[in-house]
Amino acid sequence: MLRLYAMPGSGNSYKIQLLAALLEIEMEQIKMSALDGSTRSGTYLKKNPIGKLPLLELADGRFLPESGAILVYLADGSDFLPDDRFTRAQTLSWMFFEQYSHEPSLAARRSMAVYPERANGVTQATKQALLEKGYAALDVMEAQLQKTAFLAGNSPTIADIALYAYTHDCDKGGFSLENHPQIAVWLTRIEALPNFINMPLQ
Ligand SMILES: N[C@@H](CCC(=O)N[C@@H](CS)C(=O)NCC(=O)O)C(=O)O
Repeated sequence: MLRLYAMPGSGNSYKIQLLAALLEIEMEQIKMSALDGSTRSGTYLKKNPIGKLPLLELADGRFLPESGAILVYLADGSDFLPDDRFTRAQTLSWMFFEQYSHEPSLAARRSMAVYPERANGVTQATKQALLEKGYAALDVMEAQLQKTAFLAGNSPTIADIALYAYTHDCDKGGFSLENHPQIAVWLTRIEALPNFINMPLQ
């Protein structure tokens, strides 16, 4: 049986929990926190030297860190990871975009709101810069979603799952989707997928 080390309320962990629900993949879940030092313990670092969550443990004891890589592993052979060479590469392109151009600003602002201690020492200028970078990422998504129903075409892929995680509650980080109507519609499309689950908070 697969085992997922995950943090309740974390978008990065939610990506995996959501895809597993959609694909009806069973996995044992080990609840951990990135806030209590346990991800920096020697025991955990032996499993994942990066010291972050989520982490997937395969049945044979091998470990796979990084939410995007875990999504690829779990989606292999399903429609969420398209066979077509270009569409598959486009899917990965959106996932790299999520990690470099989206998550660092949207998740950072959300994290400062949800865990206020994370905002300690962060200047107003930094918060404003994160807001601007976040809106720039949302603009890119909005432009694509004016053309296609999902990010890599007209069917859902793991790119949508990866980007849903920190877009669906971006209001927590001070972002409004008022000027991004296609993103708002896209969120409802994902929420309508069979077996969709909300983010586990406990
Ligand atoms: N690129 C990683 C980021 C994972 C990540 O930042 N996880 C957070 C929880 S949402 C974490 O474990 N933070 C602990 C730390 O940075 O010390 C992924 O996508 O899996």
